[in-house]
Amino acid sequence: MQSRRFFLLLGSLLALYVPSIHGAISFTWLDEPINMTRWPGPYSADLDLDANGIVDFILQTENLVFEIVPQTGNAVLAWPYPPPDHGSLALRLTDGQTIGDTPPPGSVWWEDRSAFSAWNNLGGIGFWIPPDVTGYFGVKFLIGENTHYGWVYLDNSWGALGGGDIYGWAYETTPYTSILAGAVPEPSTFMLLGIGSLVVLARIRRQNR
Ligand SMILES: [Ca+2]
Repeated sequence: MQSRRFFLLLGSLLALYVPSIHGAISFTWLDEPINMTRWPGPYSADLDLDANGIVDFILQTENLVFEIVPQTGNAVLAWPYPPPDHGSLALRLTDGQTIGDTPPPGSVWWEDRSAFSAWNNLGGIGFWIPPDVTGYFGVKFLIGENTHYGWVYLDNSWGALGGGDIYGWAYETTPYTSILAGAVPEPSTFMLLGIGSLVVLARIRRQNR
């Protein structure tokens, strides 16, 4: 009975991570996360998702505002402020949400800067504030002339001190092909472990150093 339950669980976990049938996923997991905790800043870090020497996104933190700035032709899934306000908040996605041509309801592909979190003496704003500090943000970026979709894993636990940790990312190598948040190449031990447990392992490793 126990083993049957185990396989049922395993099956449903696998179902969460079934990548697109077409194309292949490029997956990067960093030995050391990019840490953006730099109050008061300013501080920035580059993201080059396909390691082609062209920066795709810039992470910025200053005065407890933590943002992402898409470079030319690139965009992040975001919720735009209703007019007349300007700006947007970067969406926090969970495992298995589709990142593709059609944004989730109420959101858009935002080509300008977008905030993960911003803090003042009244508290925090954004989709990455406690208790929901971990997840994926959806990106689309150009490789040459072609658009690729991907996810980036962020743990924004330290957002109130400037910004959080970027642990890794993945993107669909076939242009114009959607990817699921958290999807990794198949077959892969990452599929069974899940991204969240990788983060826990990485934290334990860091603490033990
Ligand atoms: Ca690049």
